[in-house]
Amino acid sequence: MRIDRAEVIVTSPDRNFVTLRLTTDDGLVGLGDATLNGRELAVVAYLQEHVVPLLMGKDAHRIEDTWQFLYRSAYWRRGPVTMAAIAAVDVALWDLKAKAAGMPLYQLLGGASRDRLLAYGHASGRDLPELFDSIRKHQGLGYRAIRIQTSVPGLNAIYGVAAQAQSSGKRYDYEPAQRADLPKEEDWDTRAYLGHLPSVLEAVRAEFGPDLPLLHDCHHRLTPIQAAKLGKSLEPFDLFWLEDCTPAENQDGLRLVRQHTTTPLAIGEVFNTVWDYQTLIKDQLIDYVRSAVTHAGGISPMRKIMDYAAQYQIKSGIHGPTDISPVGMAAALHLDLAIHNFGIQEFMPHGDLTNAVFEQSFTFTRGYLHPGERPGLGVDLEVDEAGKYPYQTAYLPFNRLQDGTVHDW
Ligand code: KDG
Ligand code: MG
Repeated sequence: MRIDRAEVIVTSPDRNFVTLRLTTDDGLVGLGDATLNGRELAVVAYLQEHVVPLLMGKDAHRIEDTWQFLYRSAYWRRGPVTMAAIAAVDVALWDLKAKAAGMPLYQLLGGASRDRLLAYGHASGRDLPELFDSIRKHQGLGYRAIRIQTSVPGLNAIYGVAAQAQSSGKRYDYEPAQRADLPKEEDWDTRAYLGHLPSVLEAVRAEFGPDLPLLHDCHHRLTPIQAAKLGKSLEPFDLFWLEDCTPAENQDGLRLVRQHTTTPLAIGEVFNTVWDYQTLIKDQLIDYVRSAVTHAGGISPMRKIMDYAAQYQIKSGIHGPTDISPVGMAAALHLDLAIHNFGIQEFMPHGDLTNAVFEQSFTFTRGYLHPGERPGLGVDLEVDEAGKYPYQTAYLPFNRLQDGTVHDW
């Protein structure tokens, strides 16, 4: 089974996606997600110029060897562009191997460790009535665990909070992504946020009771001592996790947070190798690993990260917003089903246009995901449909403080 063709397909149905499509000499097709939100074309160039030529004629069964070759031969290791490109190759090769075996991919990873995968969805609101509506709407869709994001009085717009009432029927503002020539500027005030958030979670607990698992994403906006204070103040509301409470590059920052709070901590959506977790896992400074298969080099290294984490009872919480394509989501689901230390899976459904480009076998039923039983990943790329939606420039937003200082968004 040798690689005969490698195509990099860019499509923008509801937002931009980059997909690597490998075809073997015996006619099998394997897919890998290489989408890096806001920097998509850098990965396209990395793949097209530097990876595709190296894949021609290679034995598609040699997944680990190909991964090590791409990682080590480049010399310039790690980084989101490199690791998204390598991830796409790794996932496409797993897809091919599983198709060649005639099995769903999770079977090759050791088989199912559970029957279904608990998912969490994103509720948000500009005030409590809107937030409660959004939570009810998610419960109506079947979600059994819900991320809570809220506006803060005095701030105009906050990333992660829908810009319209979800009862309006409009989709949450991750999709369509912010297509524009320049990133949108938003504002931020940490003191206002820290003062407001606990009252929102208190109100949600009072309305929805003690049993609903609640999550919250801080988006790297706090200093370690601010994050420690927040974790402590949220303890009465029993969060499932507090995510990215402080910028993840400073691993010792998490030590400080940990010393002050028993609120469980999740981190890692911007990580791309096991090295980013070395201290965090060994010193048990986190509870959940948040990397995406798409951004952490693929299924092979994610498996290694999760096996390392398992020694310390740290679980998975694989990143799954809509900037992970259905191919990347399917890869996550196969891994989730196979590993013992699965925690929860983030799941934001894609829009209809995206789902028409990527035909999928995975299911979401009564709050649980399953990758399906089709051989491989269980996702097909409809190439003609993809061709209808050319790339569009899109950026993530950014924050400035009141005095004009750029801040983490
Ligand atoms: O591209 C950025 C998004 O993937 C990210 O902002 C989503 O924080 C996110 C999450 O937890 O899903
Ligand atoms: Mg996040």
